[in-house]
Amino acid sequence: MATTLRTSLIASAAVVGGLTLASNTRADATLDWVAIPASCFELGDARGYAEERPAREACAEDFELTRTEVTNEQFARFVSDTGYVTRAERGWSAQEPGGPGETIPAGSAVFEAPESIRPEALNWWRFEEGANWRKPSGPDGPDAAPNLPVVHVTRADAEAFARWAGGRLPTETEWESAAQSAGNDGADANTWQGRFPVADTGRDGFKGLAPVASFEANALGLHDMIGNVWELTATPYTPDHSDDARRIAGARGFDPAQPADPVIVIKGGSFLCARDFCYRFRAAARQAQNLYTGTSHVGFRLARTRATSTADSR
Ligand SMILES: [Ca+2]
Ligand SMILES: [Ca+2]
Repeated sequence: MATTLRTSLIASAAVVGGLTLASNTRADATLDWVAIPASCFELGDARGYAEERPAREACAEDFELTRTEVTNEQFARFVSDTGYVTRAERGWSAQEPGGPGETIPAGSAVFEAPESIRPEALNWWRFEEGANWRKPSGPDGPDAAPNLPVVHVTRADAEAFARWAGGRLPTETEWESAAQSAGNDGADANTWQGRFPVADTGRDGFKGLAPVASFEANALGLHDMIGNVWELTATPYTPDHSDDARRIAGARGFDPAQPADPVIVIKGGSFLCARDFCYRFRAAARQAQNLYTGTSHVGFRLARTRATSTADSR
């Protein structure tokens, strides 16, 4: 079993190598940065889900965000340049320091629409051995398309990309400042239409992931802040925005649904968010993502601190 899995991963690696890669291409040449002005704003939503409350004033310094979610093509350049192997391609051994303390085979969580809405059928995530950024649906599925957002990445994977590319993950405050100030309400975003989780009508033009920038940019020029893939942040997850929750969560983060795992905030909702089930394609929406595994609906974009005033004046 393990040998078969390993063989299939090697085979898929060769295929992904065919994504028109230039091994020495610097990330800076492919990442498009958008200036985000400093702002003070209301973080959270007093009328939103419990985890979005209480709304509170927050401020972000000026910084920059990538115009789009990081794509498979951009991630492939990083991998080609560095030889990096993502966590989903490696899995975890039970003894590995910093890990979950149990064996997790190479693979990742993949969404699969159930055939009915009977309660016993309502489990739409499955762990797929061999699923990873190169083969998002699993070893028997199609290769990763260059212009789709990269998925099945952990925070550590995203941070490795960021170190190579000269950026970092945004904080939740930075991310939300960019989404709130641009007035994002999810009206023009890749989400789910129809009855979740059995039938996505794709009325917005896409069932599943959309190529980045398929939808109009927001007022700041950022695409897909809302919808398409949830986006990793650098911020530990807290069950809500209260001081108590922050204190309890600490640097490890805390999610009552997965209390043993370190967790971070993800933002913006995804192609799986539907009004009748998970109305989280909004700027204030947030969920927890553990640090051990990725999924087929979580990706990321990069932030970086603004260049110096000397650079600004050029
Ligand atoms: Ca859609
Ligand atoms: Ca997004």
